[in-house]
Amino acid sequence: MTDTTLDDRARAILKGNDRGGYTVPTHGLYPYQWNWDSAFAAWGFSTFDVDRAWTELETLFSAQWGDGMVPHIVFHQASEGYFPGPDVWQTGTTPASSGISQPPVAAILARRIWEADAAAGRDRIAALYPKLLAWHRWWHDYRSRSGAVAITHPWESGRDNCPDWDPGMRNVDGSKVGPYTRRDTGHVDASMRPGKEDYDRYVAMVQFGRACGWDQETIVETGPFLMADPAITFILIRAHRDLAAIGAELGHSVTELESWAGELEAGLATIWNPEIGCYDARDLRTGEFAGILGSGGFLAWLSGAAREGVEETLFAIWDKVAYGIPSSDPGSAHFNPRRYWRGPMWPVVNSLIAMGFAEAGNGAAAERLRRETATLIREHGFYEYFDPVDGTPCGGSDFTWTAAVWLTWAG
Ligand code: 9YW
Repeated sequence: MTDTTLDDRARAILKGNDRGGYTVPTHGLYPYQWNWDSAFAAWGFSTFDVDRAWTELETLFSAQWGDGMVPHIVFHQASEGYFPGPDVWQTGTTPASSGISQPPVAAILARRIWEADAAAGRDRIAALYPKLLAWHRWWHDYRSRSGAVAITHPWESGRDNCPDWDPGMRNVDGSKVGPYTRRDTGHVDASMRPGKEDYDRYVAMVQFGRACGWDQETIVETGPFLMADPAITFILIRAHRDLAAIGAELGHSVTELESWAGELEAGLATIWNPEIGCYDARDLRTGEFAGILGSGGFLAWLSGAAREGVEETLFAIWDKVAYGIPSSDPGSAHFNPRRYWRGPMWPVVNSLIAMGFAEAGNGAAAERLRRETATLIREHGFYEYFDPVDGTPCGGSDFTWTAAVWLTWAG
């Protein structure tokens, strides 16, 4: 396929996954609106239908909770194809939604969309601004207390079963969740998905949230899982700054956002693990570091936070594979090249990492990553993720965010 044909195909995927005002990540496997997927979908739409791009974000924020949280899934329409659905989450919201959030990339990408629609987009971004600000305030008030950003469920990280969460997961009791039927393994090969023990624990955490009426204070203080996530910390620092730039352009005072970004930057010291020479996930209940090198650490450049030595440490794991960035170190025992976030490379994460490289002045690394990502999409199509060693396409096909990052970055 030529690149022009691929551009057409990518646009057709976004349109085909459009369910009217929102886009599903892929047909079958993921039948609802996912938070960070939608922000990428909007970025993709902005290359050919900027009105539709704004609508995507507006629909997402129509599900914002009263406390500012933007849920990780919005269940607009009933579907049998996904577990756990709204009947399991029982959050009582309208529209129905999950009770946790997802990486706050929306402000980062909204700023880019506004750049693509400078004049006409002003009213749209002005209406979104207070909603974005309320969401950022929620991250600050509830989740940034430890210095770095805390997550209360691995699904909140967007990198569900990556080894970064193993220490926190070990302390979650999944043995009493009762029977349930997974749907994901009916769509894709079970060997590429998180295991049963992982799912038991994921469900236990949902049951805890449900039992306390999704009270954020209770979940953070006494919930079964609380880990500092370097990736969300980097993303939020960057998103605070991008939102501040948007706010300043709109004539708002942005000192609060700037101070939130500064606080998080100072908090990065709490997740620096000298033993691996890198920022690291950390169990906030026990203080234990995960000891993991992987794609999460590569997002440091997105917030301008990479310390000296980090490049050498992290690029060494990239050099072990043919197609970067591996979600964990190929030289470690937990590495699995096909099992979801335990090793594979994800085009969507690569797009954020490359943004950081480019802005840090490392154009060569940004171009290498773009080339490696584009090669796999050209050869195999718009898959969810790929084996970084031999390039095998994995997970769902015709994936929204892979099509979006092709249009905006890789293609
Ligand atoms: C799940 C939709 C979502 C992504 C996440 C990814 C996966 C859902 O799919 O989570 O049930 O495992 O991990 O990042 O938003 O694409």
